Amino acid sequence: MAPDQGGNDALDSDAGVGGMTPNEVLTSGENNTTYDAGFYQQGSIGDYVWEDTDGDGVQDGTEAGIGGVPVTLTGTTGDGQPVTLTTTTAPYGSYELQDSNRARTNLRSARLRVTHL
Ligand SMILES: [Ca+2]
Ligand SMILES: [Ca+2]
Ligand SMILES: [Ca+2]
Repeated sequence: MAPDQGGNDALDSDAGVGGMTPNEVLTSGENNTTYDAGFYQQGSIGDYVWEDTDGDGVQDGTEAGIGGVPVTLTGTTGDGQPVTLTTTTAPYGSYELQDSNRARTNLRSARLRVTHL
C-alpha cells in the first residue's frame, strides 16, 4: 500500500518501497510517534473439485479430483468495483484463485461458479 493515505499522519502507514520510511531528523527532545507501517497480506480462495460418486457432498478418499474444470470468481471490492477471476482446475482437481491486481486489496464479497459438464 502506498504511504501517507487518508490525511491523518497519526493513523496512516509511512512505509514505502522496501518498508522504508522517509529520512527523519529529530531535534533535541523531539518525540515523533507518527511513523507507522501497515502491512497487507493477499488472500486466496480454493480448493478442490471432485467426483462425488456417492452424492453425499463429502470428499471421500476413493473419490477422484476432476481436472480441467473452469472456475470463475465474481465479486466486488469495498468501493463497489467489479472483480472477475478465472482459472482451471489442475489435473487432480485442485485450484486456487488470487487477485494479482495489488490495487484491489479490499475484495468485499464474491461468489464462485464451477462449470463441469
Ligand atoms: Ca504519513
Ligand atoms: Ca503515520
Ligand atoms: Ca462423497
